[in-house]
Amino acid sequence: MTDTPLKIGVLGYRFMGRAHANALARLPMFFPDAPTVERHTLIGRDEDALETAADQLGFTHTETDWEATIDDVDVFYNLGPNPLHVEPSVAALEAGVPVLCEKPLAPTLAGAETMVDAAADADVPVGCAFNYRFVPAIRYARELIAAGELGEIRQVRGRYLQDWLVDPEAPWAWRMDADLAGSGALGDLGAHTVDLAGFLVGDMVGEIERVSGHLQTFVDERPVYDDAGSVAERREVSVDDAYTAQVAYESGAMGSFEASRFATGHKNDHTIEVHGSNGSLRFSLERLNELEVLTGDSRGYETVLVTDEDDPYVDRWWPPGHVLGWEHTFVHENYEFLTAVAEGGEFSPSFAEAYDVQRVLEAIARSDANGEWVTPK
Ligand code: SOE
Repeated sequence: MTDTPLKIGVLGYRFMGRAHANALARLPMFFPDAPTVERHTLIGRDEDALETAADQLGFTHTETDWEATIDDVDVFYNLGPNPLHVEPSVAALEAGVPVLCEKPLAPTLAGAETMVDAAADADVPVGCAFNYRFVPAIRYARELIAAGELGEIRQVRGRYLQDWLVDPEAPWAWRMDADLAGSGALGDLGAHTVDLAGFLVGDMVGEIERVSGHLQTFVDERPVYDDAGSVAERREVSVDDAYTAQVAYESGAMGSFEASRFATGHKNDHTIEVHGSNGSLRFSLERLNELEVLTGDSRGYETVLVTDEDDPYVDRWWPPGHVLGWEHTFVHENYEFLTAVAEGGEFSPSFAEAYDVQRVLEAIARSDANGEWVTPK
């Protein structure tokens, strides 16, 4: 592993920019075997906001033109809004630069396919930032399932509930425009759940045979506010505020998935449940250090605190019981991705895996439009 720092270029400096910049800053202290990196160029449109963010997030350069950055960096993080996922990622890959792209891979299946093809041609490490795969309790759950502790997998149930759009006067944003975002709760939140279900039980239940989906928009237009806080105009909401879906797997197992941005009282409530012939397990992001497990003839769930030193990633942090948080998942994810880059290895989830998520999302939306069960393309 060379000791020349990997220069990281990051498109996007708001929520995900902060989450990944924080992760990069933690690596030297908690993952000293990680490649040395330089937070080199922060990319954004608003020069003033960008300069402030670069100072806060520890970047040495800023750039308002992502194309000008690609030749200056060793790794490209695409943390921009969904409509900016395809073009910059493909350009970086065509220049032979590894890419980590936030989820969902693209607003459309066609866009995702373009990214997968570019990744195959470039043959450099790529990744889609499904960060919940990097929760120690999720890794522990996957170990239990793979070891057969739950027996034959019969059902997987996932729901991702938030409440930030309950107020009809909450401002319009790109996430509410189908042409920009692709979809609403389905692609933003459902992508995580579909990916996590596949990560946990995919090897046990086989391919998805068919899906049935239902998408609903509760508030069909929202205000755009001017700098004075007055309503300048009202724009159409052309995406789902909530979705539900049913999945039939080749093995005969069943999946049921849902997400909502209208679930009053739920802030970032992502839960996964798996039921097998010999037991069940339950995970909740709001209690992310814990996994509820029921196997064999137990009369009820046991709550396991997944913070022992031999639990995935935990030994890098604190002694048992000193719990981790949401931001640690990004540190684990960045460690694995940058190690793959430094060693020329593979990272999971790859663009191909993220494309499989996109196939399911597209099928759910198509089923809703057709009013019938459909098979993912
Ligand atoms: C939506 O509010 C959101 O920020 C998602 O875009 C993220 O992927 C999720 O981790 C938290 O909620």
